[in-house]
Amino acid sequence: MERTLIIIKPDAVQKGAVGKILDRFIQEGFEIKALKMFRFTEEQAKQFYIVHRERPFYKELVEFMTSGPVVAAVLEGEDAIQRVREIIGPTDSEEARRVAPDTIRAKYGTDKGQNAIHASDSKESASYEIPFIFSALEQI
Ligand code: IDP
Ligand code: MG
Repeated sequence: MERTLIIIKPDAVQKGAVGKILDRFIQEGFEIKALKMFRFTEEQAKQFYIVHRERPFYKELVEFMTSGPVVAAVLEGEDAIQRVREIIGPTDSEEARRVAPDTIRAKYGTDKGQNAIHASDSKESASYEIPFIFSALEQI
């Protein structure tokens, strides 16, 4: 079994899509091992996305991720990191609608920045991101 982190981003929370997105992962066979709603401070969002600090979209990303509440969850399942990435779809929501219409970004995202959901992209990122958001006591 493997664990991964998802964060339902401010755009999808605002749209009222939290329940539908969580249900999709449950239907796909994942178990929710931790769950909470919170709002990132600027410092927290910068630190969470520190690997992107040199990218041209870093400032826009931090502004977006601090623009409203998010809902984070730890999901557990076989091959969870890769399978969850497949279910969320490509980074650009418009590309997702063209090539992967059944994905979460195709359904709930707007564009390449406002793309509804984050998911860990590797074992290395999951092992940074899960304890960044959830303490051991918050995970079952
Ligand atoms: P990922 O979320 O699919 O792993 P990354 O390349 O790791 O994509 O980028 C992290 C986040 O940064 C994306 O989910 C998106 O919100 C934002 N982002 C990525 N590329 C762009 C861009 O070109 N313009 C604006 N925002 C972007
Ligand atoms: Mg990424």
